[in-house]
Amino acid sequence: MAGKPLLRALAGEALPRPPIWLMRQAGRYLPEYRALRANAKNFIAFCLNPELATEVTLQPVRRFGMDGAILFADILLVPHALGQSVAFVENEGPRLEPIRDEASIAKLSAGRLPEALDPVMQTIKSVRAALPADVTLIGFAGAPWTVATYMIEGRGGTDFENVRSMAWHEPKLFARLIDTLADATVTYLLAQIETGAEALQLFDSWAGAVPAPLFETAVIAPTARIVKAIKTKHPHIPIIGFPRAAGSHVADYAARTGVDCVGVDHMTDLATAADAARRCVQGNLDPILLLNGGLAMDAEAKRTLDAMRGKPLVFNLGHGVLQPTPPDHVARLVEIVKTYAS
Ligand code: 1CP
Repeated sequence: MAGKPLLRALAGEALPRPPIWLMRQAGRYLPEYRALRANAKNFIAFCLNPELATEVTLQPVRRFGMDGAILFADILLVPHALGQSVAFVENEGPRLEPIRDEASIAKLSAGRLPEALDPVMQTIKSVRAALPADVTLIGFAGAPWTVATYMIEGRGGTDFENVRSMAWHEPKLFARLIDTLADATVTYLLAQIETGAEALQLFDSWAGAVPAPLFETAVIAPTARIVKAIKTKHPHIPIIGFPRAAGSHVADYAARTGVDCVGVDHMTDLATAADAARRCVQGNLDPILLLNGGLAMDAEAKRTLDAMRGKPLVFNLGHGVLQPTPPDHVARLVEIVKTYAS
């Protein structure tokens, strides 16, 4: 079968040399990223500047020869586009005006979303025009639960008390927010496909914080709804779902959401997850091994390649690249994946 290696793996092909890209491959660990970041007045302005965002998307592809380019943007652009106040505080992380009641949900408006996120579409167009022929452009969005955690808590780094309280005690309010996010996500992802994204990832980074009895309503149902809406219009665009730390829910998630590929964290055995998911998997090297490099990283990357031989795999980390990671370690990892299996 001809075609880009990442798209072939996502279609279920077990390639002798699996494709590789890394979550957070564009970011502060790269000196060329930090140099450009200094040109923008804040992180949202940086994401919404097509010229800078294009360059940052291309940096890891040029430096390391990745098989995938992930659009440079952020999952919190959606709440921003819906009208919630979102700021990224230097060295602290995101701060949002928390949504805890009916009135603040009612204020969210999907009407301005296409215009507010149009700069992202400009980035997609210019990245597509500049990418090497064998590299796949991956669009993305946060999954509703994960985006809702930031919208309700108002920040990251919490124990999710407010979002879990709303999910348990105010199910109608919670459902209204999740539905608003699912609809906005469909609009946003369809626009990404229509301007040039060739594959999509739904980041459910905090899926592991969902109480088990609520996993269906908070994660599976909204993800399934998004996947169905996208597949109805674009059946051939592959979708990667990343329900991080979802543990025992992985098989159910794969079967019932209809994603083409399941992203697997480093707490989960990859080959076991592949058997449970019965489709392509993506993952799952511990980002700490990439940070530290050396023989332990080499050995674990090779063990993963051996364990996954004959199964469709997209090589990735179990979560994003950590900020102090030396770029040389990333180059070494790409070299192993590109040479060991062939
Ligand atoms: O000023 C800076 O440089 C800020 C650092 C940064 C970067 C480089 C943030 C702030 N976001 C990003 C880019 C980003 N975010 C990408 C770009 C493409 C790539 O992967 O290279 C992507 C896909 C994201 C997605 C994202 N944002 C997620 C899901 C993935 C994950 O890491 O779990 C999440 C949870 C966010 C929220 C976010 N954005 C930034 C911060 C500091 C946070 C909070 C993280 C937390 O709560 O711990």
